[in-house]
Order: sequence, then structure tokens, then C-alpha cells
Amino acid sequence: MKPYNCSKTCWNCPAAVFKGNVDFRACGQSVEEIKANMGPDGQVMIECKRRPELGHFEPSITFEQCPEWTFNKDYNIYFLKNMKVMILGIDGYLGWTLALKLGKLGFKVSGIDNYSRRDYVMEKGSHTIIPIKRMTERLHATKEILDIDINFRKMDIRDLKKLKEFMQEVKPESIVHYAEIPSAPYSLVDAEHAIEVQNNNTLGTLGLLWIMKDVVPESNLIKLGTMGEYGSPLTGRPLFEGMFPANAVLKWDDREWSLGGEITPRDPVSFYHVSKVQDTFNVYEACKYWWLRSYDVMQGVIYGVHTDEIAADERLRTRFDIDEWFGTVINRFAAQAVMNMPLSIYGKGEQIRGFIALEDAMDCMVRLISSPPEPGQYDVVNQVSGLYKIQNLAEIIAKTGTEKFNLNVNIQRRENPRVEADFHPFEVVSEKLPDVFGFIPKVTPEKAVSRMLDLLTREDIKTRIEEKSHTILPKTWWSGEKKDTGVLETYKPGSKKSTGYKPKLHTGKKANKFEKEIEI
Ligand code: USQ
Repeated sequence: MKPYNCSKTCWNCPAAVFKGNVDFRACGQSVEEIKANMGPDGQVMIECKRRPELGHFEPSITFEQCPEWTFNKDYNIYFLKNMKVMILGIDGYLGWTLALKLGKLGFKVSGIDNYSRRDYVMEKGSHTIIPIKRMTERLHATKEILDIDINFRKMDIRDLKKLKEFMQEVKPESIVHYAEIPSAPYSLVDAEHAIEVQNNNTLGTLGLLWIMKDVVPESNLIKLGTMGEYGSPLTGRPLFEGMFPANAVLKWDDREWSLGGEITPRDPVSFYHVSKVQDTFNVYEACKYWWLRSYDVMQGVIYGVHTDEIAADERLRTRFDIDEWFGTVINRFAAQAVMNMPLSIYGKGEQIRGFIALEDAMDCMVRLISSPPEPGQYDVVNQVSGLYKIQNLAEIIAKTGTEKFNLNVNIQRRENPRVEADFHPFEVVSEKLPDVFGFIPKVTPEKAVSRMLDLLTREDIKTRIEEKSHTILPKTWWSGEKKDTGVLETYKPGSKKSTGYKPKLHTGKKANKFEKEIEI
């Protein structure tokens, strides 16, 4: 199998500075158009920041031909030597995990964070139940154990002056943007919280785009969106990867139009998810106006505690939240199982979401970083490895907990504090990551849950869950009320029949095997 990014060229490479007498950044032109229209006088020329000895040349060297790109056999892709990646939100659950993964693979990692996640979880009266160190200690431990240097600056993404200075100093070749407040319930607490979420997320991203335009227009922005941008359309219309496919058609009043290439409808499920939709449009526009390039990652709900790097030492662990605001459902269920608390399904439990394990999500990020889009290209990937009903997930956790860890697990349906459909069809297309980037999911929920329970059943961690168990059950209602959710039903795992409906995941050719394995 040929390396996935072998035929990408200087057009994709962040080291290429475009020169010449074609104003290829003029709005509305596609790269294909430019290439097709290049007359004898209209050549696009570049200079390579990494290979200045080449002078001006046509941007046609492939990654396979270029000595700056080296082959990595584990990923079957080329990596740009010592590629500089800046992670915005490097102190978080995902940011920290990715920093260590990239550092271990030889990337030059820098990052910023304002520690707001630590503060918001404290505001809820909770803490990360897997203890994490202060940043200075994290950085020391990273150097000592993995021999990785991380260039860190404490700052808020909205501090434009500081961020611009840091960008000018580092000149990142890829930027991973995790610096957002990632919680739907937090955005529904009250007006102040909703405003803070949308302010931080939307304005943070908008400022970043202006800085990128001025300082690093060749850098690849990997922007974290969310599957929740799409909602769960009751028509059952497939959730395509951001844009309609070429053969999609709109029929109305006896007439037809092609929808190919248009952004698909969004129907976000909280004010937090709305902020991600706003980002989508801002990034899309910036790519159009300034020829920035970006992958917008519609990420499913993440779960898990493991990558080889974070498991290498206690001081390298990433945070793990279980409170009603910042804990995600599988992680919360695992903590509840350990505490002998019934697993709290909201509503009927027939709602379906896309999920992906932490380790698999990191694999996707490495691949996206190493296959940058072309200038002006805005592309979307749906990053999920499986679709599950919440009810089925509860069964998986209960089964693993009972059979492997001797836990006594019950399941409890509670009133749903959110506004979301109980029953809905769900069909998701997630073909680009496997087919274009070579991602094959490796971690089943069973495997990840097993690893989680291994860690969470440790006495010291159990004590930390116990201390904060009062923060687990939801009190934040989408109606604006703050009150407990009533119990609808408590039942034993295995005793409940779900409707026969199975969601459909179009995973591309590569991931089919995994899909079969995890069918439930
Ligand atoms: N749920 C329960 N019981 C719980 C917690 C959640 O039944 O104790 C249900 C919710 O009602 C919801 C589903 O589980 O239907 C997922 O909830 P969640 O809290 O795990 O995830 P969500 O609020 O959707 O947000 C999370 C992350 C967010 C990310 C998103 C991906 O917090 O940053 O963007 O997952 S997605 O859901 O695909 O939009």
C-alpha cells in the first residue's frame, strides 16, 4: 500500500512560500482553475523556506521526492522533519495527550493555555479524578521521561498581542486548535456562562484567523469542531463530511439544483455547539478570503484514559473529568460503575451519538497534521469510529465492569435535562479519515472501558471519585432551571430491550473490519 500522502506536493507543504506573477490568493479562484489557466507567463512559483538553495521553482515536488519529508512506517505516511506544531489548549484532556504523542514522534511542539478548564471544573466543585501536575512539573517530567521539550506560554487565546508575538517567535507549520470551552451544559448554566462560551470560542477563533493571515498563512489550521454541529435530523438525511457530495440534488417545485460542494445544514444541540457552527463559517470564510487552509474536524464524543505516552508515568497523565459539566458520557459511566452508582441514562437512552477513543482520535490528528490541505482549501472530516445508543453504551460498561472487575452495576433512566430527540435515525459518513488519511480505528469501547476501569478502581483514584461524586448527577437544565433530575426507571443490565433500529456508519473501505467487530 502506497503511503497515503506520498503524492501531495509543495502545494500542500507549509514550507512553500508562494511567489510569482499570479495572484493566486484572489478570492473565488480554485487551485485547479489556477493550474489550468497557467499560461506561459502565468506560472506559479514558490520559494522553499527549508531549501532556499532551490531558489524560485514550480511547486511540483512530491512528499515522496522531497528529503524534508521522511517516511514513517507505523503510520504509512511521510512526516515533515521536525515539523513545528502549535497546540492551542495544550493543558486539556486532548491537548496534553496530543503534545506528548507528537513530541514522541519527533514533532517540535509548542503550546498555549490559560488553564481555564482547571478553573471551570473547580467552579463546579470538582477536580480531575486522575490527578495531573502543574504545567511546570508536567514539562519537567516530559523532558525527564520522554526527552521532549515543549515550548509553553500561558495565555488566553483572545490576547491577540501575546498570541501574535508567540506565533512570530515559533512560526508554527501546523496549528491544532483545542482552546475552546467544550461543554454543552456549561453553555446552558446562565447568560454569563453562555456568553463566556461563545465569546471564548467564536472570538478566540476569529482572532486566531487574523493572526494566521498576517504571520503564518502557510500553516495548516486543524480546527476542532463537533459532530453535534449537525444535530440528528429527523428525516434521517445522512450526515456528510461538512459539504454535500457532488451528486446531491435539491428538488423543489418540479425543479432541481445540484447541492454538490455546499455546506450541509447545521442544527446544533446547545449554545456550545452553536459556537462551533460559528467557527465553521468563520474558518470557511478565512480560507476563501486569505487562502488559509484548514481541516475542520467534526469530532465525536471522546472516551478513554490511554495512550502509551500518558501512561508512561503518573506525572504524564492527562486530566479526566466526570462532573456533569465537563465529563463525557462514557467516562462518567465508568466512574459511576466504580462507585456503585447506577449509570445515569438521560431520557429513553435511545439517542445516538458518534464516538471515538482517545488513542484513535490522536492517531487521526497525527495524520491530518501530516497531510495539509492546499492554500485556500477548507475541508471537513467526520471523526468517529462507532455510533452508539447511550443505552447500549451503558450495557457495555456494565458488562465489562461486572465480568472483569466484579462490580455491581445498575442502569438508571433519569429525566433528560437536555432538549434532544429521544428517537431519531442516524446515518453518518466518515470516509475521508480511513480512505484519504489511512486511519484505521484500533480501540473498541470494550478495550477502552477495560483500561479505564483498571485505573479508576485503584484505591487512590476511587477516593478522588468518591470526594466528587456529588458533582456527577445533572442539575443544569436546558430550560434554565437548576434542579435534580427525577428517576424514571432503574434496571439490571441485560434486562432491557432496545428498539431494533441500527444507526448506519459509512466508514470507507479501510475501517469496515472494525465496524463489524463492534456491532452491538
Ligand atoms: N448522556 C447521558 N447520561 C450522562 C451524560 C450524557 O445519557 O450522564 C447523554 C446526553 O444526553 C447526550 C449524550 O449522552 O445525548 C452525549 O453527552 P456528552 O455529555 O457525553 O457529550 P456532549 O454534551 O454531546 O458533548 C461532548 C463534548 C463536546 C463534544 C461533543 C461531541 O463535551 O466537547 O463536542 O461531545 S458530539 O456529541 O458528537 O457533538
